[in-house]
Amino acid sequence: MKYLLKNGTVVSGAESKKADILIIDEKIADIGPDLSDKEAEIIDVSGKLLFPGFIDGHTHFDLEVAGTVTADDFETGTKAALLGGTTLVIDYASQDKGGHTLREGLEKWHKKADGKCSCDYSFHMSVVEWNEETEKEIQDMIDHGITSFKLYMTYPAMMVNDRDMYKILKKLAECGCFAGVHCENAGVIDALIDEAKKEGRMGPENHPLVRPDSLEAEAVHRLLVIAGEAGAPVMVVHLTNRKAYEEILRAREKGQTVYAETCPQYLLLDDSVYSKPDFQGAVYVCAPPIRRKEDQECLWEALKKEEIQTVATDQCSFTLEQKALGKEDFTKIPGGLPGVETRGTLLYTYGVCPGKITQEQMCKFLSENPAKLYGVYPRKGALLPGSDADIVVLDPSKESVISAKTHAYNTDNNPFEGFSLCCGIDKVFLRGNLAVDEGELKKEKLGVYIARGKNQM
Ligand code: DUC
Ligand code: ZN
Repeated sequence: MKYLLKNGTVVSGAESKKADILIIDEKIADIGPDLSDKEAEIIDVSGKLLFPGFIDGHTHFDLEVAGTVTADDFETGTKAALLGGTTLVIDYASQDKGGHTLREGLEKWHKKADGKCSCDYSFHMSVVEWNEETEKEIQDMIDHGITSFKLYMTYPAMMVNDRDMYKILKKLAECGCFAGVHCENAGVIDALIDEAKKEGRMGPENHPLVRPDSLEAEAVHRLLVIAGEAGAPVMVVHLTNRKAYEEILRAREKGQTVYAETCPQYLLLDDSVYSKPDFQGAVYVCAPPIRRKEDQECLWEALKKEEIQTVATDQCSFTLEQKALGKEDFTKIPGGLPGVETRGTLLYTYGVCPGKITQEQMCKFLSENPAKLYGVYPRKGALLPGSDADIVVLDPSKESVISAKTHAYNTDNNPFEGFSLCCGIDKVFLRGNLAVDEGELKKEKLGVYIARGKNQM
């Protein structure tokens, strides 16, 4: 199949320019002014912005959390992702504790995802236990195209101690890989939960109080000291606040390689959401929690200065019924929010339109940088001859309002309910297939597993 996209504005991390794009089968065949091809179906995209397909480096589909399973699995979740312009998700596969292997975790995640995805997919691997066997398996993972890993400093079922964190980071660095790390101080959070329970404070408004910014910053600091000793590059995932951000800057000043990721919920929501009446605060329970307005401003500034490399979602959705598992005890509320469907349109509306970031920077945060960090550039993350024809056609004049009544997630709530959007995703090409047209899903389950190479940042 051939398509010729005429008269669009092609956005890269470096510039925006008027150009035509010729797609032949799965690839971009040519890009430039005044292209012609008699056999191609011509699509006029004048007035539209053309981005490389967005990459979401942080999703949790079909994940068990707090005695339940996320409302969105790979089938519903990747449909929502594609409608939002995301053509590649990198989900967190995980080893289980108790003598289980990385290979078992990988097989489990392939079972969850294979044949179900409407956008391309890949996996990071969460390492939750470290021994000689696990160490040997790192190379197997790399051979399977898994070049990024995840470590947790919180959650008993997942967390690793400092000794193992040092060993894992060192091994990953030797292999040219890195880990994204969930940074929160587990012990003090537990103590604060004990205090809240003793005082009978059981509602969702207590969630941010038991997971304060300082306990994220402490964990970031500790991680970066350990990574410094191990000589390892690392990524701080879902960065939420100024104190933690300043730890990253300090480590970078010492010469360490530290990448940072944030998410739309930390850029656009503030902690007043936890005090909404009628248990509505539960919708926003996620870890780390949503912070103060001042922290949002800090994160936007950091994006402007490109001190944060990527905006992912931490997609992890639950219905209101599932959130109600914590009706009597906020610590039992399954943590997580959906986000894959609106990451691009929110970043454009609340970042590019008011001039907080440029559209070229948006391209870096959503496409180019994750493609480089996760080793798929320029196959993904670029609109260049030879790249996969993963193309987002963004209409900067289409307005809408986010609502759980119309969204694609398998949930009855949306943390961005009522947010106006000044743009829409008009079309999405997935490896040359016109999979979304006029905002509607036209082709499903075309996603393939993407084996990745090593970090190119
Ligand atoms: N935080 C959440 O809120 N949910 C899933 C995983 C995570 O880190
Ligand atoms: Zn996560």
